[in-house]
Amino acid sequence: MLSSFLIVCLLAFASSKPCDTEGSVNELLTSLNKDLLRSLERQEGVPNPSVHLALRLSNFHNLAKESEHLNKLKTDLHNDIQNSLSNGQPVTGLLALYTMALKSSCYDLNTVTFTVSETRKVLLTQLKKQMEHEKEHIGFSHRPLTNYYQYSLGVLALCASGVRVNNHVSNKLIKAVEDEQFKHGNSESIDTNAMAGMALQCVKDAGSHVHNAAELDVALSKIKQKLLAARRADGHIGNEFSTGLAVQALLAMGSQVAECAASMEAMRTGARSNTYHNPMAISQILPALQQKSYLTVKSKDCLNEDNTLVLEPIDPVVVLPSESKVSLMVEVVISSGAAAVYSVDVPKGSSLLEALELLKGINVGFTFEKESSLWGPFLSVVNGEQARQSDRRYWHLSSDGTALSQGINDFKIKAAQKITIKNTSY
Ligand code: B12
Repeated sequence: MLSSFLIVCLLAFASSKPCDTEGSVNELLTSLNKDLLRSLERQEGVPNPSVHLALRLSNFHNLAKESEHLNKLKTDLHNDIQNSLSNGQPVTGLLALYTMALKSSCYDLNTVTFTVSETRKVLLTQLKKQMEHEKEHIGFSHRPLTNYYQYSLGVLALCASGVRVNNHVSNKLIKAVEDEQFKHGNSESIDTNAMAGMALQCVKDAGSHVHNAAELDVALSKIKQKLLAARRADGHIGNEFSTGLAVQALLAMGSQVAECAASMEAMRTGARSNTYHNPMAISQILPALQQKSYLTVKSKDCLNEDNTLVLEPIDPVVVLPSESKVSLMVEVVISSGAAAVYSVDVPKGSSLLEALELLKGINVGFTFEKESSLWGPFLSVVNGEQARQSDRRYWHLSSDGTALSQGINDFKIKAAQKITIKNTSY
């Protein structure tokens, strides 16, 4: 027994990986799970349905806290979606995540309704209607109202809830795969490929897409190819934040766990070095690390669940601002192409958001506004100019020429650098 353990360790050492015993992996999963549970208490804005989904798909539970969160979703998130629907704002992704969150708690979806233009519709009918709007929008502008990530979430949520997805709706997704339409800004979106893969696999498994069975298979293998081709030397697929969804998709599409071992190891290494502190990021990797995908909600029965997860009180950690300062240059490039450069010294380790607040406070003409989202604050207005998603524009962030892989709240300034904030079309 001991000798086989040593051999495993020696092999792990030889491949320069830490010796991941079952115990240490479980410890890590439990700790990520607890991080997610703790995030429920600090949650600002609407309760996060993606976090709920991950908690419910986990092998470990704190059923009381999950049920408390379910109630919050049914009131606060529900009201938020109702308001957006009443104002005619597209909410496909949120509606889809809400559906999957409720389904993962085995909640009766037929009892959930929304009222729009004085007509009351059940949740799934409302989602179907949103998908029709999205599909029509693709018809005349070749793009969904929201984006293909949310379009895929919509297909997945309907399908995983046992609703037959309209062939025209799934065909548009198949066509988008064929035409390589999945972009994040100007580069390929691995996250969107992954979500589309799970959605189309669900449609395939449901057996309803008989007319275009061959096209569906071609799309699925194209997605699989893209995901495998996006594997980096360190095991991540795309970047650290798309790997969770990519592994979920590969597993859903029939890959063996062993084929994803390097990517899982990469995520565990990332988790140990605190890459995944944003609850949204944890919510996308935790199912993958437990060899599950969002497709698993389809068969969730909520019977005989574990209830062992206990949150020990933790002493609040007071982080004192660093004594040492680093100098930051902030370049703003507005839509006309005109650029302005500002300088500010910030405590080392500040978030970009804190740095921008400091810069705003010294009254040199720099201003900004942010909007909240499931990932945290999204930079929406700079120097009075809004980069409107309705015009397919956003403020792109880069540091010394390299695109940031995190937003203003998560990106930390550790050394002197130039941040460029550019009004960009996508
Ligand atoms: C589509 C998308 C975009 C679109 C959103 C507009 C649109 N309508 O299509 C655009 C191209 C504008 C975009 C921009 C950015 N994005 Co983006 N985006 C996504 C994607 C693929 C789907 C988001 C979505 O629709 N979710 C579904 C709905 C229901 O959730 P939601 O929270 O309401 O969605 C909104 C927010 O997520 C917001 N949003 C999009 N990206 C980001 C990034 C951050 C940091 C924040 C706070 C918000 C935000 O836009 C969504 C639509 O309104 C995700 C992939 C993923 N795994 O989640 C990446 C993702 C969230 N984006 C990411 C990044 C890094 C960015 C940028 C920082 C890139 C950059 N260098 O500039 C910028 C944001 C800069 C800013 N101004 O604050 C990372 C975030 C990782 C992290 N740890 O924070 C992700 C996970 C992709 C990845 N794997 O790297 N993004």
